[in-house]
Amino acid sequence: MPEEFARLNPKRKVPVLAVGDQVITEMPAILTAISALSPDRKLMGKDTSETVRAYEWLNYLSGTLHGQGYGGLWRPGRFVNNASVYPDVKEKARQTIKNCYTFIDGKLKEANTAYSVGDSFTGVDAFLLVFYLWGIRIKIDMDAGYPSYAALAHRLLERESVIVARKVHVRMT
Ligand SMILES: N[C@@H](CCC(=O)N[C@@H](CS)C(=O)NCC(=O)O)C(=O)O
Repeated sequence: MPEEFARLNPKRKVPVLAVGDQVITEMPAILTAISALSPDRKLMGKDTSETVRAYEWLNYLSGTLHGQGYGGLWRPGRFVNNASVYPDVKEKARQTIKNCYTFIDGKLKEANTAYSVGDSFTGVDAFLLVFYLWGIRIKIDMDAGYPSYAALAHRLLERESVIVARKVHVRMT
């Protein structure tokens, strides 16, 4: 990672968002900042109750699925120094990822709403879509295993903004 980037984010992680003179890191904070740029869109929920649920989702996705699951699978060195046990760490991480997908699918099925937080699109849906696509990338059959999650993802994939974003996306790994 270039030193120029490390000066921007000393944590040496993406994503990073620059708004004016502010440099913002961490997904829940970045999505909050994006939402504030366009308040009418209510991208962090339409009321306090939905906003609370949005943060509940984002912290789970960020801390457990991303940090423990994908962190362990793609960066086992974050968890152990001894490279000979990387396979164990990766296997456990893959199980964590699948447990998270089962939990997400169950939560979406139980809620039975159009989106993850109520009846309108939020930043949580965007983050959920990333992990659906990552699941496919690591060869999990997302559509067969997690039908409610897959149904949401397929609706999201048809959104104009998602189509445009995927065209400009540069893969980091
Ligand atoms: N807690 C951070 C996690 C960010 C993160 O782990 N980013 C990964 C990419 S998916 C990264 O930059 N990894 C680079 C590395 O580990 O060298 C967030 O929510 O934004």
